[in-house]
Amino acid sequence: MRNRSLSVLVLFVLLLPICGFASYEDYVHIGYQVYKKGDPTTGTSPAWDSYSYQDVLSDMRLIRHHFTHIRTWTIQYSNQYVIQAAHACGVKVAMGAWAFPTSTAPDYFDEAKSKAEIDSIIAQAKQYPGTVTTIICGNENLSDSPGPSGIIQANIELLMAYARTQLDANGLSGIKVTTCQTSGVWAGHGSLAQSAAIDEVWADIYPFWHDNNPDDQAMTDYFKTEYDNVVGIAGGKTVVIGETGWATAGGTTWPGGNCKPSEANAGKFFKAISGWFEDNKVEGHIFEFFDEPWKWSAGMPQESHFGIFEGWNNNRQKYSIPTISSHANIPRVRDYNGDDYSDIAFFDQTSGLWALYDISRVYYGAGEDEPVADDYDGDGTADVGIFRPASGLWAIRGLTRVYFGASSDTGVSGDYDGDGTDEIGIFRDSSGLWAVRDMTRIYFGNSNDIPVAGDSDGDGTDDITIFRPDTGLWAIQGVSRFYFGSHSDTPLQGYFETAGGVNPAIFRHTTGLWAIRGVSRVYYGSGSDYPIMSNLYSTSSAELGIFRPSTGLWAIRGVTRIYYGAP
Ligand SMILES: [Ca+2]
Ligand SMILES: [Ca+2]
Ligand SMILES: [Ca+2]
Ligand SMILES: [Ca+2]
Repeated sequence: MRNRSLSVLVLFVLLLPICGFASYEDYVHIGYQVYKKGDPTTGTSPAWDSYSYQDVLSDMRLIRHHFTHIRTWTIQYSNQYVIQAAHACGVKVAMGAWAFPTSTAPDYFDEAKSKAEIDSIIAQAKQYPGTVTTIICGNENLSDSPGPSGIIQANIELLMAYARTQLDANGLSGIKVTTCQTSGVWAGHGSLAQSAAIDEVWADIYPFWHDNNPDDQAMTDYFKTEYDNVVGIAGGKTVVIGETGWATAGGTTWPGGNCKPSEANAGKFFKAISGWFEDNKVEGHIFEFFDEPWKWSAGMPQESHFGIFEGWNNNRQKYSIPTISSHANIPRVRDYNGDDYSDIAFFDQTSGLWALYDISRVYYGAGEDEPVADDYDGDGTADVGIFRPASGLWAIRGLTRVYFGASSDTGVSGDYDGDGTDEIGIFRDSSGLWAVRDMTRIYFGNSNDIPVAGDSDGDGTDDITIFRPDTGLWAIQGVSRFYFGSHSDTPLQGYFETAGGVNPAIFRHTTGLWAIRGVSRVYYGSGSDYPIMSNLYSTSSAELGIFRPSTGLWAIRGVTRIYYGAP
């Protein structure tokens, strides 16, 4: 009879969809502002310059799990910490240099203050090499006639030429220079796109403000038309999307028309536009990582709700986005020393480190390998091992190396015959194939289903199970079908001293809700936390908890809180 703590199989599925595909990281980038505190329904918020380096660093440690590149709008008002924090976290930065207007005729332009921004960026680019990719001279501020609220084209060109000269003089010729304007403004300023100092053309495009749906053909057509217009005037220079995004709240009207804000719509837009960026090989910046409460206004209350995360609300994540593998410590809680209690452990994809708390540290696998530690020889201890989706390699330390499965398969190990030894197995979501090595091949489930194996009927064999996020369907082969959970949930299973086998459970990333079917509902953890089911304290009833990779926090409800595995 298998030890129960070993049969709690938990798949961290949010990681899986993008593993093996570099294009997400290459093309889907993010806008970052540190101004995340305050009340987004009133605009009450702390001063821009009241944030610390530690504030920015803590944000960057979260950002790096989802994006490799960020952009900003200025290097002042707490943004002076961004390059250092990004450097510490291996994140690349396109740094905004604000172009400052004044109230003084004739051209209402504060040349000295604007150039000082460029100087500060260049000084930091030298101090933290390899971090700054681009200097963005001015954002959505081009004005056709001199005035106190905009900058005329000649002065934007002056700033870009200054940035180019100073970069070259400082040995930083690889850093690009641009200005970022709306697609509509670019349409009337082809000569700016073709000026000598501009390396790329950065354009802002927002289907959101034009009453589009988040993921239909009309939205894509709108986006593509605007993009093509900018490409048309760019004279062969690369066009980068400087901003696009979707608000999650604030009502359906604004002075220019209608819009459709909601968390579900923003999630759909993120998915649709990310796919468009990848398919068309266009670099684009989603606006933005955190809500900015200060941007609230009575006329446009949507402006304070563009974040993927509510920084003002314990970094609550509003909808699911991919986690990138290059900075991921992935938890894999199993019994590694054979005492029947599970052990805190993670796999660091960057270094290949397996860190088994209070037991050992070993290096095995790396890169986009998925940790698949389980008891593959039946001796009662979990064996360190990886599944490499790109090639189908299963490498179990000290035991075996075998090819089983193919690119985009999900590794699903388990004891499918109940002999006390875990089997190698894969789920292929394109066809619903479950293949268990030397045992069975069956079709169960289809694309978008998440595989979850566990002994649901308590007969000692793990049962093939899928969770269908679209509908909340759980289907357990030969056992049962029921509905439990919904689209942003991660499925888990664990024993809870109820009759029979494991209880299905879900963790809801939008709210931190844990729902354990037939047992309880509780709020624990939030946002991008990994949900953990463990038997650290009791071998008969599972504990629930979270692992927070951004800080290395392990919080197991009622059992422990420790830091292990900070980046
Ligand atoms: Ca143990
Ligand atoms: Ca073993
Ligand atoms: Ca077995
Ligand atoms: Ca069973």
